[in-house]
Amino acid sequence: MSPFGVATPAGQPYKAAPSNYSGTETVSSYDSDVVDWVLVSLRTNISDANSVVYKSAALLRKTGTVTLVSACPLLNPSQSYSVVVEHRSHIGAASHQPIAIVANKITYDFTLQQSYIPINVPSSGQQKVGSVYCLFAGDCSKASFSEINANDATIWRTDNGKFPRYQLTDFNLDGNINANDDTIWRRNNGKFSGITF
Ligand SMILES: [Ca+2]
Ligand SMILES: [Ca+2]
Repeated sequence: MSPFGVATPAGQPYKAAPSNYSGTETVSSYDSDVVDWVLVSLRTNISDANSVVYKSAALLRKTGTVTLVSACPLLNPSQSYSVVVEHRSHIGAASHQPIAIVANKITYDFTLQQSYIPINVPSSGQQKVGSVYCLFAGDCSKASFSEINANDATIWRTDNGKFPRYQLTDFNLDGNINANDDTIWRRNNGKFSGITF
């Protein structure tokens, strides 16, 4: 780390509002392919954020694979669950349909198809890059309604020029806050989700 660097806080980064997730997930040292933390949850009703039966901060790897660091939940094996993934500076997404438990596992790949978009809220869903569906980057100012807008750019302007550090406004996650992040914000400005996170 350069003398300008600021140490990354220990543990999962979703303790503050609006996530208010108090989980104690932490790792003593990160594997070299770990990119960031995401927040993974399961819901019985995708339209109701209060129907969450499980939530955990998990490690996102370069391949896109998510690794849990906490215990797996005990779930009703006959029920299907909407899989939700959230990220501190991207618009979250939910599985396109509830997912059944097969052999004691819920398996879902967000990259393969467009995620859940409420019928009555024709929102942005995920961004398709080539054949891969991704989360939209640029939503560092989280509101009850997830949207990439001027509020996100305002925070980016405050942080522009900072390096290397773990900051919400580092939209491309390279450790530096600069014009490359603003370029992403400009491309995604106006994108929003119809899901209540
Ligand atoms: Ca926002
Ligand atoms: Ca950056």
